Amino acid sequence: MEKTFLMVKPDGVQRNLIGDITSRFEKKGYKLVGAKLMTIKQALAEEHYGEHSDKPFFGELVGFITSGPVFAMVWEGENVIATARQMMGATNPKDATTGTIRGDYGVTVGKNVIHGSDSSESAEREINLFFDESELIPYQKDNLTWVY
Ligand code: 3AN
Repeated sequence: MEKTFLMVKPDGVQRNLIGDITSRFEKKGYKLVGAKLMTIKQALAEEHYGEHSDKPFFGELVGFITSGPVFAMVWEGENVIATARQMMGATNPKDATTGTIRGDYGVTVGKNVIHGSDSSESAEREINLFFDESELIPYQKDNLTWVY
């Protein structure tokens, strides 16, 4: 089953958005298989954002993501990579549709609340960067016959 890496960025943690954001993915129907509050060291930040190393905002990006705790998650489900990106909204919150996470909570492109893998290759790379195999918990959702 497809998995993606999502992360509430330092601005989202500071603004108490962890609950709202996880709730959106739970309600959508996806399964949380790994999660942790963590601070990102410089080396991990530079590796994670390696594709942006030649961009003028690279220093700002690494500085921001290492500035405070983030909430790192792995979510599982059908088409979760693309659907999570839709639920996040456009990179620049000014272009993000209302109803998306960035559309509802973001204002500036640097502090846009959430990160999500943009392809299956990125998802695999980012999950392996942030999580040990032992931190991913395989489990079945029960067949909830007692929910009416
Ligand atoms: P996304 O996070 O939507 O995949 P990317 O991969 O293009 O977007 O950019 C990675 C991160 O870099 C974004 N989440 C955003 O925080 C930051 N970023 C992108 N463009 C800019 C910019 N012009 N100035 C500052 N930060 C930027």
